[in-house]
Amino acid sequence: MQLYHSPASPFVRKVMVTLHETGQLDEVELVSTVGNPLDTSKVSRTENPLGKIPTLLRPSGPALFDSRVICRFLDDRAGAGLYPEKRIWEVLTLEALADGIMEAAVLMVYESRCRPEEKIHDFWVEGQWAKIGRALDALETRWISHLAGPLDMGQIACGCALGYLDFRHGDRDWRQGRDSLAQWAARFAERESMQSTKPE
Ligand SMILES: N[C@@H](CCC(=O)N[C@@H](CS)C(=O)NCC(=O)O)C(=O)O
Repeated sequence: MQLYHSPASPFVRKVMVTLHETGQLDEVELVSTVGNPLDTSKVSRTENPLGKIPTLLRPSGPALFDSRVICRFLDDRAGAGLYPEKRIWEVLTLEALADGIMEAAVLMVYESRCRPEEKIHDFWVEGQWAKIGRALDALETRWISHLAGPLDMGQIACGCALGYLDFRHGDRDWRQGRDSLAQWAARFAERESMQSTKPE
């Protein structure tokens, strides 16, 4: 299999951590690229018309995207149990919450990277950050016991989302007033799968 990859993308990181955690790292060749909404030509548009990463090419069968589909496919392929049937709706909702943090955080980056300075919309950027703040508060107050449980895809997505906040928005101090989540993130970041996929 081949994976369109960038070490900076939190969505790609979800896939990489899943590959580590499910013992499939050696089965995927990484194709280095960048996710750029202004130039999606770096990803084969025949394989993924959206031109986004991650995109996974398989020897047989159509390409897979987005990260939620790829991670579920890899989990199924390895029989790894990252989507336990008994907690499936919780796991999927937690993954969606973490993906929402990533989406908002990536949009904030695009706003400053893809627009001329005079067109950057600060109110919109702060709207994205407010969305992230509410999601972090939900993780701190409603999801912390789930995060402390056995490894699942929701946790992996959260670890990658929080890692991306440190990587791109470290100056905003997301840990402030969220001690339990900060402690969980520190512990989770020690995993080999997280250590070897730090964004750069
Ligand atoms: N929902 C998608 C989001 C993927 C995504 O937005 N990736 C970014 C890189 S972090 C990208 O490819 N951006 C290029 C674009 O928006 O065209 C997923 O979970 O895979």
